[in-house]
Amino acid sequence: MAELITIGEPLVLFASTEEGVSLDKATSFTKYLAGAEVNVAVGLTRLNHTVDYVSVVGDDPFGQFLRDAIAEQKIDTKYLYTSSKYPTGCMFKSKTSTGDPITFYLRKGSAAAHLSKEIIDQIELAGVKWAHITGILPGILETPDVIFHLLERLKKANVSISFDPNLRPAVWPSQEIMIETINNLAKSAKMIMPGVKEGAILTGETEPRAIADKFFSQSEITETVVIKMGPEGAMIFRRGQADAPIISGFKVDHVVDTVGAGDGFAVGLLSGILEGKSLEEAVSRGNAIGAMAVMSPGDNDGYPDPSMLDKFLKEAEN
Ligand code: KDG
Repeated sequence: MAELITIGEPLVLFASTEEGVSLDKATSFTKYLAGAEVNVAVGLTRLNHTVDYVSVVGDDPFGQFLRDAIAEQKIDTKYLYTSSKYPTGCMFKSKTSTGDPITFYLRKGSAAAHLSKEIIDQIELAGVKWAHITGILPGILETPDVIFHLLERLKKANVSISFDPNLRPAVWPSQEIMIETINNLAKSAKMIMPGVKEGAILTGETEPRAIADKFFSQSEITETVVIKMGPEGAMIFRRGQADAPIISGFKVDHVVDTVGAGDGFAVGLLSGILEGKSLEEAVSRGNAIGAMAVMSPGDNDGYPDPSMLDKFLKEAEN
């Protein structure tokens, strides 16, 4: 039995190796395992936590690549299904050390988009403490009900939900549907971790306090809202508490690629919680892993094992 489950679409990421070259002109790419939820599974596993990852890949070379890459990370593949009908999703990313890269997906109607209720019903939930859900999966699902079916099962099994909105307008039919669906999902979460801009889009508020209060007012289940503010760190809001500590970010010497930093943050936060750390310590660890993530080219290759994390934290103290 795993401590945490997560479910989403793993993607084959083709990351351009040519700095400043647009995707249409780029000719050289490196292939990586990516996808928000699998990134979290990779990071938590690297920190010695047990994670069940649920998804579907295509019966094609890219599906095989993902299956091998996931197994190589020592993540159990018992809930990684193969579809003989639909292809594996892919993503392309330009290379830039200033700001965010350009991303492009070939994922519509992918194997993971066909995740079914039957697959959800296979998941063994007894003893699982947390489920990490993001706002990407509901955007890509051919049958969005599937995610609400999962939420019902999680509720019945008393599994706490951490929710990262991960807004990806490109996978939604409209901004309105994205906002409505993601707010509906957030209502089931014990902990919500939006970026400050995502929180503003979802709630219509701009100040972190007002964003957090809007999430609290949507559902009694939500106990904590952690608002990510990039290099500045993150703010912790607890239901019913006026005090909202700001947890500072870490200095980054050289930004290689920003994608994967938010999932790295989730890894730090969730691993801290699973290890019984205070929320302040867990968020600080989230900031640290987010900073480590931006210093490497793939989504999750910068995530640390325990000794790398210790080293990073000690060096940051000096
Ligand atoms: O958070 C990182 C993800 O954005 C990346 O791995 C791809 O899952 C992905 C997505 O849908 O954007």
